[in-house]
Amino acid sequence: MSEDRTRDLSDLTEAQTAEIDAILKIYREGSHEPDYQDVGTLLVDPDATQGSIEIDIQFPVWSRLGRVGQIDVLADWISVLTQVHDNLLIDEENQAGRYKLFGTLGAASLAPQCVLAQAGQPYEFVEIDIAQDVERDPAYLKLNPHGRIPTLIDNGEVIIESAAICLYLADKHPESGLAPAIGSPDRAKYLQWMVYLTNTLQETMLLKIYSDRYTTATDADGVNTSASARLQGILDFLETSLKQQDGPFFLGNDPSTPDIYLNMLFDWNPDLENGSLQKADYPNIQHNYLELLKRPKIAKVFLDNGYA
Ligand SMILES: N[C@@H](CCC(=O)N[C@@H](CS)C(=O)NCC(=O)O)C(=O)O
Repeated sequence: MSEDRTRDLSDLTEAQTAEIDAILKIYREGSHEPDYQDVGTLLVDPDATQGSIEIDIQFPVWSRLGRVGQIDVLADWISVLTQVHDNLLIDEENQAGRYKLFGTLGAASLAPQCVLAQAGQPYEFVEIDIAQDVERDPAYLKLNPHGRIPTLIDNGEVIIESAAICLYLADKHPESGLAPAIGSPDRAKYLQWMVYLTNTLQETMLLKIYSDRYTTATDADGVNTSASARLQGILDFLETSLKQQDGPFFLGNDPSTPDIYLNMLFDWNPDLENGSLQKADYPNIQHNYLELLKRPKIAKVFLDNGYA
């Protein structure tokens, strides 16, 4: 959250405090459930000033502000209320520092789940139905405009992109042991593998899974076949790279987020299901997975997500 939106509330008059209390009472009594739409709305134009009050505030705060009557007063109130509202949401979202992770079992939220589990961090998992024919909740689209998963909320901060969430969480919780510290010799390779996995393996996997999105032709077979060939090349490269390590993992003997990420993605390959590709063709990737599963917290997440 940007600091310029905060304001010292200690200088509020008694009347102002009473007004805020009354607004918060509306929330607490449940006549309005604050939701992400509200947060989104308030965050869109937090620095609203006189003349730019085109803020679509969709809850009773607006009517209470309206009763105050003056546009310049409203602008000031919006900044106060933004802070109060943010604080209120932070309390609600982050009870005891709880993260909120929007995801789907078996999908790209698995890796962030593993990092949170390994770090011993409690979190709320909000399941999103990502089936093609299911319309996304507009409130979710405000958090993640592509309607994809995962999305993490940490202390009111919204973070999208699975790999970014993993990198962020692993750095924030070094106790997870899943990220070499900045400046350590392994750091470069660690970043290399995370970026390679997300922008090469994952993207090609999506090309294979959602082939029809990558062509205007009625038949996506060409895209699909070419994605298979590219996937094999990428997996061959990963297999050889793992073989060259001193241990089963990308960084040798200690697992880190790229190992989790690789195994999250590996299982998505439809060619495994249709039999044109065998897991046994990639013994080093398989060994990497089995060694990863020796970490009970990570193993539980994979199993809970339906991985064998
Ligand atoms: N680059 C994004 C991709 C996320 C992604 O494609 N998620 C898939 C599930 S694994 C999804 O939400 N699919 C539904 C859709 O694209 O409509 C990330 O890594 O977070």
